[in-house]
Amino acid sequence: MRVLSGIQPSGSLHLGNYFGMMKKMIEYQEQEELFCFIANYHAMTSVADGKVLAKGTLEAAANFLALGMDPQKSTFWVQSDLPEVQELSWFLSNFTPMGLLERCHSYKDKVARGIHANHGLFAYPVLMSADILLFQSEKVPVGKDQKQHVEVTRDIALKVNNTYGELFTIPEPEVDDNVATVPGLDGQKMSKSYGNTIDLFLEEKALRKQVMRIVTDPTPVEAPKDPDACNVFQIYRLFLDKAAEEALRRRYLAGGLGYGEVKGELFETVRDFFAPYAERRAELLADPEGLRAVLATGADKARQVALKTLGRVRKKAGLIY
Ligand code: AQP
Repeated sequence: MRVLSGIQPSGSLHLGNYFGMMKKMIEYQEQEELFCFIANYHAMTSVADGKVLAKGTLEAAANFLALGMDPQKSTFWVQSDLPEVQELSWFLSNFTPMGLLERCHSYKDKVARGIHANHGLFAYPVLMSADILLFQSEKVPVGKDQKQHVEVTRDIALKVNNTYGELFTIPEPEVDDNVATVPGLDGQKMSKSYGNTIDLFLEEKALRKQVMRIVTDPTPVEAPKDPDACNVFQIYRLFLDKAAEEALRRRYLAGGLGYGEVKGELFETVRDFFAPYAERRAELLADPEGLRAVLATGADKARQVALKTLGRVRKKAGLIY
């Protein structure tokens, strides 16, 4: 099965990105044909500083590789190293009704929060469709927030196929209910643009500060607490197996567990979980040329697949004359 997903280098990667997408992708590469990319074109909808974007791109790549993405087993590249995706995006634009994009929650939420709406933000799902369809992807693992965009992709692909015959594989979104929406410090979806994240690979002091900022209610230490209504528990459980989650649940219900204590445990858990990968990440970042070479090889590998789709599209669309 061909599986594809991407991640934006628009700031530090966080636990929502890791549990919502990265972890699953790293696991998938063992059994499936995996395509994974750093979505730096998409990140341009929120980053307008070239230096920041370039640095974020290398960091996101290093994070993914350090956490276990294996460029031998998978195809791993940076979106802009394959600008052909923009050509497909333009083709798809001509099959994308305005209403389809106007209904997208992600766009509407961002506008409602006062983010300046431009065409890039509006057309984001078309570029995402191009990413998916260029590789004839069958499965797209995403967090719940991105599910609608994969549905948009399906609509666009069906329209193209109805017009030109079977050009595209129709992809399926895959949302893991267990981690569909990782909550942030304030209980809303963990999101860079909400400033409520716990970031990957923070140094200890900064990590502790983020964990201590998790919003809790004023229930006193001795009183029993509801784990399902607690942001600390909802984040902590991502690191626990079933038995450990149940044990923590019982401690909540028994009373006598203070939020400060459980936050302290969560801090240590996050720190210890990512610590083994930090050294590899530092090595990768210390050798940017080596990192660029890995990404260039990935882009070449991706291009071989992409050009097959694009060749057929160009022919059907009449661009080969
Ligand atoms: N809180 C989350 N819970 C579960 N999955 C999440 N993802 C992001 N946040 C959560 C998933 O991570 C993948 C890559 O995300 P992205 O970088 O492409 O963009 P995003 O979803 O827009 O992440 P942010 O932090 O919320 O960015 P902004 O604030 O810029 O919108 C995706 O599969 C996503 O579902």
